[in-house]
Amino acid sequence: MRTQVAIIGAGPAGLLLSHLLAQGGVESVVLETRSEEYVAARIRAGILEHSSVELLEAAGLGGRIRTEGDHHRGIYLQWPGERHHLDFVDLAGRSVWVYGQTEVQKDLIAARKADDQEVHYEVSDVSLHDVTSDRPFVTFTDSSGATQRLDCAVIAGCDGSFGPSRHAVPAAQKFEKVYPYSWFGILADVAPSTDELIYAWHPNGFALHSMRSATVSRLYLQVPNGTDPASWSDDRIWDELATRLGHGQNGWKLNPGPITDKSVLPMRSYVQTPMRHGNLYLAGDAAHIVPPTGAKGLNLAIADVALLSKALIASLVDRNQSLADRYSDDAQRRVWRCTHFSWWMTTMLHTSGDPFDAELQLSQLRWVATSRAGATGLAENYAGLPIGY
Ligand code: RFL
Ligand code: PHB
Repeated sequence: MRTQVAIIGAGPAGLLLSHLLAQGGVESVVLETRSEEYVAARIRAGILEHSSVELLEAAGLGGRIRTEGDHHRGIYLQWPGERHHLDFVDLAGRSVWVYGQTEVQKDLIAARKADDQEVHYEVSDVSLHDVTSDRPFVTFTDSSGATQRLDCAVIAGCDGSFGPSRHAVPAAQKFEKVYPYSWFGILADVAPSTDELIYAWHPNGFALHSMRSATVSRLYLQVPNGTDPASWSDDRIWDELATRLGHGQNGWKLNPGPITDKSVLPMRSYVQTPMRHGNLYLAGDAAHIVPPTGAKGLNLAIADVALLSKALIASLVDRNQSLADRYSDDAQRRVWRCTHFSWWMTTMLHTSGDPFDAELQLSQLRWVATSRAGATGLAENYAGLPIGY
């Protein structure tokens, strides 16, 4: 088999890259270890930044975001006794959309199918070869058990944090921070109890009220690392969410409902640089991971791919290497901004048990929620900087 760009991974980064490349006249083949059904059903992120929505719309992928997504002007920040609304439109002239990653993934799968894109699902033994030569190739075992070789001009490593691509960059510099807590996430068949997301600091730990639609809520609790989701009954989950989210304060009520999914997500920050080695380019979680508190993971993957697709089209169609040569540096600028913002939101909102830390967090929350300067910094980062930042 031969193609111009071998894309490893059919998550949002890989499928969006193949879509944008096709629009620029570059062909690709996508390899994915999981099944199409598994990839389409994974429950992950829920918030799209302003620039992500603009990019998806410009790529012809915005139809369902407008009809089924939910436009949010901002978020609520709260701590015991106080809830403050931050209006991003007013503060930063930008907003966000609630539109689940599962829906983005379904839109991408449908668009690639409509284009007859070659995607090989359920492959195994994916290996990258000769990435610094001008004839790199990928070998893999296809779903029928046959060994295959895919020759290409460029390999795009979009295979997330557990894929092989990041390990094919020798001497990469790696930065990592592991947090001493995890998120316990639930999905529930109940109307959200709030019009916009609530990020809550509480002495028992952080809680977040998010949503997926008018009838589906998504909520999270800070829990110790290693927590077994089965060790929490549904009643205990709703009781703890009610406590941390302030049920009963100023007449606000949290409506419980049937829980349809429970999972525990460990939190870490990870950045690997450079994001290019010869003819191998990394994008999305393959190069960096952020804790979910800033809602940045999916948006950062989209922003990488916006830069990478332009760079590869310039290189493969116009024979102009300048964007490809700058790709890693350009992408890293935004990666570090989002890495800092995600770390900042995480450390401001998650409790450590240390009373000194708690007072600093509350002081910072009061400043962010009540000073226009403080609130604008949060709004600008949360609603997202322009793609070319
Ligand atoms: P993905 O989505 O992980 O896609 C990578 C794809 O590569 C495949 N793969 C391979 N394919 C071929 N060969 C191999 N050897 C391969 N190894 C792996 C995988 O099966 C997968 O299909 O990365 P991508 O495209 O870079 O997209 C990034 C986003 O998915 C990610 O940043 C966010 O979902 C992160 N994230 C969250 N972000 C948020 O902003 N808010 C959240 O609530 C949130 N929840 C989450 C998350 C990530 C999670 N993961 C990765 C554990 C919840 C979870 C559980
Ligand atoms: C979600 O809806 O899953 C979600 C929303 C905001 C976050 C993280 C996750 O910061």
